[in-house]
Amino acid sequence: MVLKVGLIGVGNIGNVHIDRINNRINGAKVVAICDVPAKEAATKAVAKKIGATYFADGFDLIKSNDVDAVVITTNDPAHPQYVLAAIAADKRVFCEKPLAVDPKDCIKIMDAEIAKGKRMVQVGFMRRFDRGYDEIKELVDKRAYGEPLLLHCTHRNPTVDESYDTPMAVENTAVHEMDTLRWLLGENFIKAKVVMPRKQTHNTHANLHDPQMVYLETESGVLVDLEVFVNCQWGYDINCRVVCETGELRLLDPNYHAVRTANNDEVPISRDWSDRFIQAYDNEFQAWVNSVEDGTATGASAYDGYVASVATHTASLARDTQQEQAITYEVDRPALYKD
Ligand code: ISE
Repeated sequence: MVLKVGLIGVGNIGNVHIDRINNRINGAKVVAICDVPAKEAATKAVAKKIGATYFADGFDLIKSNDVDAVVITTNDPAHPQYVLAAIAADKRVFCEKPLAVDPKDCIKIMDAEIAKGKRMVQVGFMRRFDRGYDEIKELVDKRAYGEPLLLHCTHRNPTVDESYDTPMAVENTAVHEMDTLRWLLGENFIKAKVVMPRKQTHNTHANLHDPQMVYLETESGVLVDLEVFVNCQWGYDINCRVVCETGELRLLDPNYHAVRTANNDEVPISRDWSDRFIQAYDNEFQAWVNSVEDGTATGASAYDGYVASVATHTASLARDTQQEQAITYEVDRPALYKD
């Protein structure tokens, strides 16, 4: 059986996921798409190309009898309304990260799922499906090199456009680490601090302070430093080093060749998120489709989305106040989300 997917938000990542669902993974097809009125012509052109139905309204798409499950790839603030509509329509939903910028919206989503008595939401934290992070997690879980003590991470994008502003460095970019590192270490963050360096890159624009430094502390006292630098120019440069008692675990960029010429040895760096995490995204979507088919749930849950949202929300406060803030969680893990 082929899962009939309706996708809302045909922008950059929306188009990448349409191609992924239709051509890179098995068991699903995008049958309906929708975007805002300003993008009607472009969305209709994509619909025609892939043989999908065009919807002017996301809520109509969700309700359509032709749609079995929903993928949300809109801008961040629009996520919660469509997730809630999909749950109300009793349809499984994959929502790109963040689940919601405001933790209160995540609580509403959890309440809606709990009322249905089943997990219906998967959040697009694709790094959980990346082989490098996965291997590091296995070593950390086994305590192969003793206790993890410190993590040194970078999240660098080559450039971002003018619509990307200062809060997005935490809410849209660092949110990946907020989820992946919590999953990797198996514990929540309890403190956040964000330092806005006095010296900035000339390659930024008026509404964006770039780079920024994010500092996090977990329940057991593991410390994380994360550089978010989204106009670094040289590539999509994701690094993670986990310093343990007797060894350092290092994430590698999955580029499988190097070029050695006169006095030179060049190792490529990924271009952007779509190539750096291509396999992780494929794994993530295949796992989602399989889980919808067999009635199970996988990947990051609405509760994981909530915890990440609380962490980013608090880190944003830490940035605005330029003071360390305690991260506190209003909701304990509800029974539905216990493994
Ligand atoms: C973007 O939304 C992503 O999800 C990318 O993975 C991240 O690197 C980028 O900074 C975000 O803006």
